[in-house]
Amino acid sequence: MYTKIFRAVIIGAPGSGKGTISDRIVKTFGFLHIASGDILRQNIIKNTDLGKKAQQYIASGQLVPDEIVTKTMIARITEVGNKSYILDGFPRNSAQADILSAREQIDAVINLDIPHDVIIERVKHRWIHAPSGRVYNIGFNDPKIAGKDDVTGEPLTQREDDKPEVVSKRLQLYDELMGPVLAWYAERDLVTSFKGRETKEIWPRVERFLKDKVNMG
Ligand code: G5P
Ligand code: MG
Repeated sequence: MYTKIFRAVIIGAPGSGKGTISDRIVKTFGFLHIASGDILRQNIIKNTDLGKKAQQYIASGQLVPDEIVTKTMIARITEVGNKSYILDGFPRNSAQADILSAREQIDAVINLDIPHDVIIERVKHRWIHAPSGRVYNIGFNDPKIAGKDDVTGEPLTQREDDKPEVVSKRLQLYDELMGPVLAWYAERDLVTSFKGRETKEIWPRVERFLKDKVNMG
């Protein structure tokens, strides 16, 4: 679709819409979506060594240890090769950001700035098809048949880490760890923030921003 390789990172609190906006970026710009949480959840379903190691951390809202996640994500980025991508969920702290910056030139950081009260309400209604990472939300993007994935017809589940007590822990951890990462990217003039309460107001702005960026390259 576009000739220049474009490497973007999407940052935002749990439930801020990183996955939702990334899907639209995939459809509109043809970028690959590399989402650490989706990769980890797929490994949990398949009961791989990585999945077994990650499960407890995810269920309790803690970060999976850096060395495990970093190895997995760098392997995935290497596999992707010279293609435009959007990284979602990685980097998650300064140590991960250091490792990423040592090997990849990031072109833009999209920061989703959504109030916590909106997020807490949203994730109560989130249902997912874990094997594919497809995400639904009752009243926002409902599945065609209640409780079933649109593509496979398989049952939808709720994420264990979407329980209210785990969500508040994830939000707290996010503020604590991502402040320095955002500041690091901001010092390099890479951050563009999109503030709002709904994806329908945020997406047109992200789309405009990326169209301008990609065409400039
Ligand atoms: P994840 O999977 O990276 P989080 O916590 O960063 O998880 P999450 O929860 O996946 O982020 P999101 O992708 O930002 O949220 O949001 P989303 O799914 O698109 O939208 C949230 C819901 O709102 C959806 O149901 C969507 O349909 C709905 N929605 C969107 N827009 C609107 C709207 O306008 N209106 C309404 N009503 N609804 C809307 O990480 C999970 C765990 O994995 C581990 C950690 O344990 C982490 O907690 N992990 C890592 N650990 C270490 N290092 C890393 N790099 C790690 N990455 C993941
Ligand atoms: Mg997500």
